Amino acid sequence: MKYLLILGSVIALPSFAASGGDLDASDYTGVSFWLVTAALLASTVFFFIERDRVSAKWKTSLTVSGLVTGIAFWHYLYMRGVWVETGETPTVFRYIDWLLTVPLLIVEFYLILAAATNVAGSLFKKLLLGSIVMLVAGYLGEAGVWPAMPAFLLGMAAWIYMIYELWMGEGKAACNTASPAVQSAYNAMMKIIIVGWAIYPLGYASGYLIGDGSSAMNLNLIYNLADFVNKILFGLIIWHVAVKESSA
Ligand SMILES: *C/C=C(C)/C=C/C=C(C)/C=C/C1=C(C)CCCC1(C)C
Repeated sequence: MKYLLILGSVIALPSFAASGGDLDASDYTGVSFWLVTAALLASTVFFFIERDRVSAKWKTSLTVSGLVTGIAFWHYLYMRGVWVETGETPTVFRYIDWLLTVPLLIVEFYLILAAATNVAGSLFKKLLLGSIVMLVAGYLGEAGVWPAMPAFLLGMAAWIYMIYELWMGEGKAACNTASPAVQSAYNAMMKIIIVGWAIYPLGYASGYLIGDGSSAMNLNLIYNLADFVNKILFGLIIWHVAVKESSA
């Protein structure tokens, strides 16, 4: 109860600080910022409360899920403000958020694997390295430091490398002998990295590579949808496996 109160007051702070400006009903991107902000707050509270329901070895996974949605909630308060007030893409807030939450998601993958295999450590390093190259390349492209296309290609190469490691690497082989719950968590994680994460390069392409390169509306709408899938839905998949496995 105590940590909920602390959590509550910490998250209430920036809500007062962040100004809503005028949200126009026809601004779908602005509406999506608001929806995802609220959903991130709700999931953060949910993941922390649900820790009590799962067995000890799953508790850290739910904590990490809650941290991912909590950090993203914090940044969405600001991103939403930038969008509603200026109509501009909040690139810096977006990438600070990703730079924290993507490694945390990879920690989440590590926790799933570490329970069952002895290759988790080396896979963790490869995924972490791949994700940092991917994000730095994406940032350089979006911030205009590099031309959009080469930055995109480098980011894509890093992402494909991560998929290769998950699909063909030693983690997959090790997981084939693990418990059914761990196997389904591993498969969920692979689907998230392949299907869920694919939404991000689509957003980047729609914002910088296709058309006149000024579709900030689509770019942000697609990124917001992607964050909903990869932070909230992915957390719910882990929660589901954890609850099932804990009651077994
Ligand atoms: C919670 C935030 C997450 C899971 C962010 C993930 C971001 C990506 C998977 C970004 C991928 C990109 C490429 C694959 C190519 C270059 C452009 C990026 C950075 C958008």
